[in-house]
Amino acid sequence: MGIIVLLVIVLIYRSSTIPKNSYCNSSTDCYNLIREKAAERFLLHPSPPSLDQQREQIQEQDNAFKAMYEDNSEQKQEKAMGVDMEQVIEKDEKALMAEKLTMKQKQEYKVLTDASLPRVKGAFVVLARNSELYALRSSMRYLEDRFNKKYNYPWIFLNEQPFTEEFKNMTRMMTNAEVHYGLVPQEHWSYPDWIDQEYAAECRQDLADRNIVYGGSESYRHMCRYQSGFFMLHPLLDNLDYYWRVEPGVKFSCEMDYDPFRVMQERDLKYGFTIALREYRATIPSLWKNTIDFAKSHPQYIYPRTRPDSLLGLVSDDNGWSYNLCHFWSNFEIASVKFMRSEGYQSYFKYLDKAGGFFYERWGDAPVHSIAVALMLKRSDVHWFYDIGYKHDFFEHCPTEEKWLVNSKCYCDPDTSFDFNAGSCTPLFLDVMNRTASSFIITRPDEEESPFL
Ligand SMILES: Nc1nc2c(ncn2[C@@H]2O[C@H](COP(=O)(O)OP(=O)(O)O)[C@@H](O)[C@H]2O)c(=O)[nH]1
Ligand SMILES: [Mg+2]
Repeated sequence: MGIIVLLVIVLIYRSSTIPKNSYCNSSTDCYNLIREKAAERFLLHPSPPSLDQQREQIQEQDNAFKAMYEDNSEQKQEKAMGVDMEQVIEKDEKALMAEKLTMKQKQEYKVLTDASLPRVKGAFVVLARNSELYALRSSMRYLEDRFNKKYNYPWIFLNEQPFTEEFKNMTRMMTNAEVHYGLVPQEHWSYPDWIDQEYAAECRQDLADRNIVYGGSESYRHMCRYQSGFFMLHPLLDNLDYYWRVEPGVKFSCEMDYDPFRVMQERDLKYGFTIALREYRATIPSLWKNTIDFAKSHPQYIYPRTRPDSLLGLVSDDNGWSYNLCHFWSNFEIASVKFMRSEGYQSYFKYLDKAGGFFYERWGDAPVHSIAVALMLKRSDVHWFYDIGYKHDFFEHCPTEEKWLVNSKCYCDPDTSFDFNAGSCTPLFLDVMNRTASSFIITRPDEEESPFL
């Protein structure tokens, strides 16, 4: 009798612990089933877009890529990815004028502009060569004048070659803040043993023959791999919460009255950018396939794409079947060190590194960072630093508030802002975020001399 009662209890217990509608009868089975279910959630649709749809998408994306290098003024009036930035901004400006700052916004702005508060754990991080000294001094001058002279955030310089004394002296004298010079460990700037170096050389030659920018460069590949997965591990970043990536030769055209590092901290942000654009397709042929394989085999790191605040739409126009080439331009980024060091991000990087595409193709760190952000983070983690005027090479983000030009806050020409270019991914970003451009403005007018009124 006792045995029968025990058997019934065991049976009832077992049936209550086995999930409904599942067929696992061991813990390993159950674990695998849960993984499969999670993976299914990532790719919701059973079939990929039709061939026609795929062709159309590719055509649209390639047109947008080409448009980036065409005359900007002609593109300006066109709708980029279905969103007319001019209308968005015009509408936003009206809304802003009517807006009365809430008490909460005023309080936040006070905190964001208070240079006497203990500094956030942030620093500028620059990977640079000795030969880039003068271009770097220019970037530093801009940032110091426009922002850092009030805050004195430290500068961290990294290089796979030792920095020369000249480099150190000439950069040190550009700032009153602390400066640190770090050497990139050799294992972070060399071939891992699973890479076939002969094949890598053939691949470089192939891309060079096809005139793909940096296609033949070996050092560029080490650089992209380093910026993708290693710089955040450097011990000089150990005590940092946020890094602000800076490159030699970039320009900052607007006075920054608030502290972007504090914005990151106060709003608990993980990633901030200024420009979003299209990647050169030929440099990343297998990046998306590897990404999907990673997402399927590591669903625990992926933010469920079915949630309304998923960012998957930033990088895929078809629910994950293909990559739309959009990425944040990582030469400017303010991001969380914790996120970049997280198990999820680092596993993604390692997975990609094993696949070899940093060497056999020419994967850039910008799409790698951006895809990780889109797959692992959610809307409220990401910020467009709309009011930071920024230029790298030919592309510039310039805020369009006329008053900011009149009162000399900015000197850039708003009409040439890359946001209006049909190749810009910022309109798509606004769409995915379900937000307007002006909702990203942080700079607030003084009550007395409001430039907006
Ligand atoms: N130390 C070092 N830094 C590099 C090397 N190649 C590029 N960089 C840095 O990596 C960043 C990106 O390189 P850049 O040439 O600007 O590439 P692009 O922005 O993609 O055109 C910049 O901060 C460069 O200074 C290299 O071989 N050694
Ligand atoms: Mg650059």
